[in-house]
Amino acid sequence: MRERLEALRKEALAGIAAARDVRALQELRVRYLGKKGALTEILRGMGSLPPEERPRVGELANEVRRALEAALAERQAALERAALEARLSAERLDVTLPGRPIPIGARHPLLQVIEEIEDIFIGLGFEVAEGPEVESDYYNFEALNLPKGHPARDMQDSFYITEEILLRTHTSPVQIRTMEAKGGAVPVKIICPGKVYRRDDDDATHSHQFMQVEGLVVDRGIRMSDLKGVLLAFAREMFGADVAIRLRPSYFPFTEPSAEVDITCVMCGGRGCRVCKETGWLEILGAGMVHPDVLRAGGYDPEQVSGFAFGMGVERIAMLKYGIDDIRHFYTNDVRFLEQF
Ligand code: 2NL
Repeated sequence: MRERLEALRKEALAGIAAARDVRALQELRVRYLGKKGALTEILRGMGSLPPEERPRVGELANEVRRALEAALAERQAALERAALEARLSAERLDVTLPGRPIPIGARHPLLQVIEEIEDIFIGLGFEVAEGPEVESDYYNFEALNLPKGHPARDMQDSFYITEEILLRTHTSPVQIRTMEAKGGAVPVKIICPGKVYRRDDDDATHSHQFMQVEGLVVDRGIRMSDLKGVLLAFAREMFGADVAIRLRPSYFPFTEPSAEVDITCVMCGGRGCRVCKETGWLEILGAGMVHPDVLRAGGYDPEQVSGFAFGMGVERIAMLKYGIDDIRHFYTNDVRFLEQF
């Protein structure tokens, strides 16, 4: 019996030492120490021993039990420690690693130019006004001295939604609305930036949808020289202190007199180059003195007040400022283009 107990101890200790995980250990515990385990089995045979041997065999059996229990506990602790180590090293996290950079977008170049234009005019005392892109025929045309039948109102040239409603073709309707809202009060000194729509075929210099900034000043005694001074100040801030401007006679239905405004060529400084077609000048905007009919539509008496107005295409300004050769770059959203601003 002693030999059987010793053999059991040896075999069980070897098994415990070799156990690869906690489950294997549990199986061993059941196999040797369980109710139907090997140790119990041996103890059951104690009855056949002579009575004087029983205490010593019983003591040995207890010793084996304690030894196995101790070995099981120790092995279990070792396996758990190893499992924890493995998990810790597998899930190692270096909290000092720099984070992955998140790609950050940039402000669209057109928006940047619009804000630059706004800042310049705000510095000159103007306020920024905005309004709807879907307009009535009245605000977009009628109030601007463009009566029904006028060639500029051709159905072919505008995006009509109904006979009376269309996508605005300029931001002038915002200026009419602003004048109306003033109820005849002066001064009016606003710029109106925003998206406008014209039914054009897109090419390098035309887009059916583009950005415009218009300006309007109405007050007592406003003269053409005020227009010239404001536009010169704008041109110098936008394109450089040594830039000059030139006004050429032109025609717009909503201004009289009207002018096209040039700046000295930003590419050649006025000497003449391909960009300015050897003229030394670049056209940047249209302007004029507000037509009396338009002042009346805005609720003003042209006998009492006068005004000037101007309008520019933001894309054209941005293209000249940054040397961009195709208006479509602004709308195709190629990040290699957009990232440069
Ligand atoms: C251009 C020319 C212009 C205006 C816009 C305007 C607005 C009112 C009254 C009178 Cl409410 N005029 N706007 C005047 C002259 C020219 O735009 O070439 N734009 C891209």
